[in-house]
Amino acid sequence: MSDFLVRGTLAEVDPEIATLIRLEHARQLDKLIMIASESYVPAAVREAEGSVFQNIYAEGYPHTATIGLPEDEILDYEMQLPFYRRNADRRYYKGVEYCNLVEALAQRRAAEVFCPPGMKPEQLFVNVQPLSGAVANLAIYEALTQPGDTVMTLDLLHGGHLSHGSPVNVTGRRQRVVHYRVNPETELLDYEEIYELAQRERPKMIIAGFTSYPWAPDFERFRAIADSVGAYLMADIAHTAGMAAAGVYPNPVGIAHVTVFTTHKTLMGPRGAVIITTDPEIAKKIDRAVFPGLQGGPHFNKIAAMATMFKIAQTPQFKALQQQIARNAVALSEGFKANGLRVVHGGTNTHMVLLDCKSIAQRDGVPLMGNVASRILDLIGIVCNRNTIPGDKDAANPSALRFGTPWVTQRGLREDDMRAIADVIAYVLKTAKPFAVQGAKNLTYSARVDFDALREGVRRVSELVQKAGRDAELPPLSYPHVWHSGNGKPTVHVRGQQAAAFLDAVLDASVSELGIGSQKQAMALGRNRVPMTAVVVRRVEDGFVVEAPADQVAALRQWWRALSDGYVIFDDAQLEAPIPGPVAVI
Ligand code: DSN
Repeated sequence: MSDFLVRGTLAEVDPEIATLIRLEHARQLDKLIMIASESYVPAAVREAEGSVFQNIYAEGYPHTATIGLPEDEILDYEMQLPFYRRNADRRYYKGVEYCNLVEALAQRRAAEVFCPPGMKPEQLFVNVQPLSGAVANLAIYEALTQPGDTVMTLDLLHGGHLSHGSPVNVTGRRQRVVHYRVNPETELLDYEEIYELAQRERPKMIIAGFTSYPWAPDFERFRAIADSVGAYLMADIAHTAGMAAAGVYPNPVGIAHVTVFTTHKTLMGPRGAVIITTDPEIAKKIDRAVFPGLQGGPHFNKIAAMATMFKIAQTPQFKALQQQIARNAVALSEGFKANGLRVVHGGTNTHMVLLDCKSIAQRDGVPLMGNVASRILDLIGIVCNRNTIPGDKDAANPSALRFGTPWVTQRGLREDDMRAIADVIAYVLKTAKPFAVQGAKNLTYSARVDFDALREGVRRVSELVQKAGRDAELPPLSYPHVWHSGNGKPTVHVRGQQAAAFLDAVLDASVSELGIGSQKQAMALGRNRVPMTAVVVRRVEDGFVVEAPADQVAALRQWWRALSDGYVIFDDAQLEAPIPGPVAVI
């Protein structure tokens, strides 16, 4: 193998991917990421994940002798390595002496983090091999239920998860699924109703765990309901594991029969999952279901990174961060309410807030919907996701937005900043004029906002981004998003297949017939076709170069980029009429 292939840097071997990584890194830091299930994984964890443990196959599990060992005994290499050389183990490959120790360490640290009062870490059985939350959930179904058994979960439209029995997921086909729902008045879990449903349906397993329900459940009550019908209780704390680790959210370990979580959300670790039980018989079934039931070789680089993550999760800084994440979510929720917007489920005591877009803008009976609202917020630099809420009819047309505070809290933003974020979201989205277009099958909901409000939104979000600061490891660069003014470039270049049609729509004269090298004078049109500035449009090989007065060029570039994106109002009288595009406005 050539030296180049073994030692070449990414920039040398694959500059294209190296550039995409830099751009993605810049995007992550130039915007406010408020995806509730994301966080900014610490450099130390990423270093472990990028390590040579990536190279190793190690199907199986560490020797049973490591179960329950404290950290200093796991790391006693002088004893561990002779033990390994002398004894058979539970792996199918040799060369796994350090993998064994890494896995045992990840298990031990997880057990220490999630050990409930009155128990010892050695009483917890931890599987760190699931490659993702969905696979971990499936492994639990496989371990504790038979196909066709009834499983009771929160309805996806009310905050449940795809892998909790959605008909489009294997779990929904494997099991008979019955859903509990939130109370339609309070939008809160109603334990009386959950109890009654359990009595009627006699499930084999009940899942307490949510992807977009923002209140911590009462795990004791769920366990009592499960016990009343002889069901297993599975707690899925994928979203909130970091908060549970820090004592900011109830820890279900020791209450639920089995607890599962992903490691990359509030825990801020690698993408993977962990299953914990305090029952040795259940532990054996879980281990068999994960490997060889569903998976082959575990990803040891991730397991190493998990071990580092669990070390970080034991620090006072991690605990303080999780507490601030929760305080920030409350401040965001209060900020929305102060702007007259409806917070779904009444608020939050986790890291997540759901905002009912229908409460923000309506026009001729058409509400603002989650998809278009999330696109508009992305344009100003706030990244969130559309989400269903109680009352929505199907997952394809969610009427809400889900926001999470982990990432912005990691970057140092506090309660005042959350109120500023709520204000800017309300300010921009309140200018929205929604409309619906009939497609071949369904209505498509869209909306356009006021350009000046969008520009002001960008300015305010940029201020927050500056305040949040950047990662020292990242060289200065910027995400080439819509708002860059062009760094003083004296002309605007418009290109793309639709360039001529676009310019015809946004100028008072047609340029479609211009030959290469010819030019034409025209007026660029502002909102409602009010003349904005005189321009000279010249046809070039790959589009058009537009000259405008020096003090107008940057504004023209931003206006046209926004028009090409399609979410600002061009003509109030023809709100729905699309402008041809997209085009590149450079
Ligand atoms: N996709 C995750 C979320 O955003 O909630 C759950 O798996």
